[in-house]
Amino acid sequence: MDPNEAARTLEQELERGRELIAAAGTLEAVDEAKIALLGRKAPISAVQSSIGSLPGDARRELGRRTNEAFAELRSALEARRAELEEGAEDELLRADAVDVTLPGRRPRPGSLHPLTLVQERMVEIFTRMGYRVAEGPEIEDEWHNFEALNIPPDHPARTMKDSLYVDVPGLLLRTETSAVQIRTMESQDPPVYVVVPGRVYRREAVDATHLSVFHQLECLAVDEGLSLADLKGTLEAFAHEMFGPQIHARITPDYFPFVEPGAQMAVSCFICNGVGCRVCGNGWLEQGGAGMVHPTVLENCGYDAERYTGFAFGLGIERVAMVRYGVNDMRLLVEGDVRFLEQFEGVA
Ligand code: 2NL
Repeated sequence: MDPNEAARTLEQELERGRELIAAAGTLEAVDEAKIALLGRKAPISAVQSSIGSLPGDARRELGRRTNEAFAELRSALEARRAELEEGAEDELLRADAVDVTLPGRRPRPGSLHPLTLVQERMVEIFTRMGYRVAEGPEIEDEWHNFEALNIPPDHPARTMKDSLYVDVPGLLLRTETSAVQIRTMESQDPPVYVVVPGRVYRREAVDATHLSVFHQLECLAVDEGLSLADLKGTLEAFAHEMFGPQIHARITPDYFPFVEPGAQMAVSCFICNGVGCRVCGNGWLEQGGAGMVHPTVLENCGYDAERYTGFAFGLGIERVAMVRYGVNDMRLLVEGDVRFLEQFEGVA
């Protein structure tokens, strides 16, 4: 290649290079331009190869101009690459941008089950009166579940009809939490003031007011000089705390083998205030049984029934929850339907 043609080629390549580089809109286009302008098959490479065959001055002159052309093209390519990379980064930042002014997504925390809410409230009411909380096994022996409670072997509650027995002879699912009070009296001297919340089991046909697995809170007080008045006062105080000062407790005679006298406990209806309505019928809602602890039960636990008297009652936690929250079907409390349960979010 003669020097004049080589010089012209350099000029043309610089011109073509400036256009190619300016038009390169992507990093790939910059790579392609680099190969076209500086690659082995690029015109400038042919110019470079021809330098060696030129005489002295002409060789130096073409060498210098070729180097300058290379340098200019390289730095233009690099500048364009840097420009595009920065743009790509800006684009990424834009795509990744977070609008911090958008409202947050509200988390939906779970909530306590209504039975848990009621049980905790009941326990709180009694512990504030001075009671301790006791718990015990759900599989019991017949002594603690029946005999110690003055329920004789031929009592109907002991048959397969009313109780759920396990495969081990002499053991059954507890039918009331009283067994825990028996264990408490066996292990300590009076005075005793305990409440026992817990799950109990009965062979029962399930309907709107009965479950075969349900919850009780039983209360036991044994001390010198306790009377039916203490029982009534305790129930009345509980009803006021649980349902409000307008609600009253009522006890009416009933029979349970472990108490004498025995009573049924009801609270005045929260809808009609004891007048009588569709929900309650006669103005009262049954909440459980109560009574003065039978002297035989005290003696069975080694207590001196001449010196000590006691009162006891058992409240159905499901029944208390139905009154407190106006639930008309007990089965709602065990079905786990979230449409029911989520209504207790934030409820105390
Ligand atoms: C019911 C009946 C009641 C008791 C539970 C009791 C416990 C001991 C001694 C005497 Cl250790 N009594 N508990 C007394 C009367 C009734 O509950 O079916 N409630 C839901």
